[in-house]
Amino acid sequence: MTILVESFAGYRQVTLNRPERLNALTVEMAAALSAALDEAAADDNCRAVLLTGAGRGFCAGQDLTAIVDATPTDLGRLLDHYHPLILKLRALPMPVVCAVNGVAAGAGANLALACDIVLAARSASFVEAFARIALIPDCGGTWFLPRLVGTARARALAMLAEPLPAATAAEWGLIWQAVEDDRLMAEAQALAARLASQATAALALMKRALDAAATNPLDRQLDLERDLQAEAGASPDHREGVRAFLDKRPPAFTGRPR
Ligand code: T3D
Repeated sequence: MTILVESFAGYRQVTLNRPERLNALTVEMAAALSAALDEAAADDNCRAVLLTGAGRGFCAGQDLTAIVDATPTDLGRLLDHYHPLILKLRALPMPVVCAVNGVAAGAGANLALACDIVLAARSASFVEAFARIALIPDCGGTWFLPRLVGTARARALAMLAEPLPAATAAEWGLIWQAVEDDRLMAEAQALAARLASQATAALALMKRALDAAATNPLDRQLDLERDLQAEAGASPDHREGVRAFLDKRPPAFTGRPR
């Protein structure tokens, strides 16, 4: 099984599972990951996803043994398998936590950056490895990098393809936090469980607003915030949040939009 899925209270943990190749991606693996995300989205009891990798790496990007004799057309078609996955992660109507347990290289680095909150083990690193094999960052790399760390750092990361240690990635704003290796999974699971108890529908609207902000001018973004806020405000969780505040008790959110 190239992907392992485990269900916990409120969330699913999805593990990339080709440890002997540092979880390098194949088309089959992308399909399995895509199906796992669809199943999470269809499950009313699943309110967050935690993505991680088995073994000592998170994901080494495209499995290079599979493209050694590929034509340019084959390479383009490969991305037809991977790029919808990036969009699916961004649009998933619940938060996606990524626990980067080891090296995240090439498409593997950008797969992590597509997630909502990225934690990384202190020993992990991010390598935009594409330049080493005369490719450009794909799977959203050219979109995520400048937005997360600014163009100067984005260009150097892409062109030099040097490993960026997790602590520097956190310092630069590429990821949320670097944590001690032996704490990574406990912290990531606690985060996924915490998010799963929050107002899921509002978090899903938040994802939409934040992604749209990358390209919207302020006036259009304000219009979008107004429209999405109307949706959020119509949810039972909004009413519950306000009531809980006034009652001085923790809210009991359902996660549902209505
Ligand atoms: O254009 C398109 O459509 C194609 C899509 C492209 C998207 C991409 O992701 S392109 C970028 C592809 N990825 C890379 O170029 C990274 C290649 N890997 C590495 O540079 C290094 O392995 C790492 C920096 C990630 C880690 O280095 P290290 O020293 O910790 O591990 P290692 O010894 O290199 O790797 C361990 C094993 O995994 C090794 O196998 P072995 O010798 O034990 O049998 C290695 O060959 C294998 N492995 C690592 N990465 C890949 C891989 N096998 C296949 N494909 C890989 N990407």
